[in-house]
Amino acid sequence: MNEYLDLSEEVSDALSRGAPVVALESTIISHGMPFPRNAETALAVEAEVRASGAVPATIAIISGRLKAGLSESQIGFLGERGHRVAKVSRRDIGRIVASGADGATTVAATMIIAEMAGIRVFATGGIGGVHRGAERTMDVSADLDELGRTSVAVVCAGAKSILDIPMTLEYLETKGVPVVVYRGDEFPAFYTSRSGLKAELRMDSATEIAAMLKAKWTLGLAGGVVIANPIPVEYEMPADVIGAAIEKALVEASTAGVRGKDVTPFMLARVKDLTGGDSLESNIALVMNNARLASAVALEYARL
Ligand code: PSU
Ligand code: MN
Repeated sequence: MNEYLDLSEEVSDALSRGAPVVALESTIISHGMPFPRNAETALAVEAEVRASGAVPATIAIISGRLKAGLSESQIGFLGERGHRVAKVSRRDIGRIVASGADGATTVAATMIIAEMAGIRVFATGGIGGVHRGAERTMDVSADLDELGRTSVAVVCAGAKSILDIPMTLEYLETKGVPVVVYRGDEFPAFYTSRSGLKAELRMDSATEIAAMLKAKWTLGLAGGVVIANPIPVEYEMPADVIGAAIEKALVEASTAGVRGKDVTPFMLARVKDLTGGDSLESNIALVMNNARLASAVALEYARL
């Protein structure tokens, strides 16, 4: 075990028994949702994973220690601190650890720590991707390169249309990342179950997904897998409402000169406000849905 990494008792016990564990990220808590819904959701997602028969491992950096498995008060702390906690991706981990600081981990950083801990399945809301206008800005999330190199399966609700979804899928293909759509024929667009882009690979059961993960990694093919789980139709946003909010927020971001790691948190917060909070309800529902599928995949993977 890495000398900088601490596992909670529950996570350490589950891993030593070969029991199913699901990793959860923490940037979604600090930068993805407003307080107090962020912390409430994080705890509800953990409860959903437990109810599905797996053990949740929420990942973050606390006082310079990498953590897999947080206490309720640590989750509450990240929620309450919000944007005052550092958003930590691959490049930030070393400095946050060396300075003994706190950090909320993105999909990329959570994958790194999950792999270190021996956790293979991870549930979140949305992954980062290629941003719209990337041909000018070169704004491509570090999550995509991480998926190309770190062996963790990420269950998400697709990519939201603050991103360029076709370019994001092209990038994942270049990096050799399988993209599975669960029980759907189109890659989902986070707030909506459809994006208009055909699924290259559809799978209808957790057993089928787990078998693919096992084969890929046993063959020595390192790298992640995207498991795109469409938002249940009853929680979808009307496509025109979410589309208009995203267009408006993109203009605001560009006018305000928002750049770098601030772009995604800015867009998420503005889209929530512009939809009168409706997008937050969709967001919470899809994360819960992803926690259930990730647990089912972790259970099947543990059987193999
Ligand atoms: N998408 C969401 N909610 C989030 C994020 C993305 O719907 O909270 C967060 C995740 O932590 C993701 C990160 O890894 O944003 C990507 O940030 P960037 O685009 O700066 O790479
Ligand atoms: Mn970026």
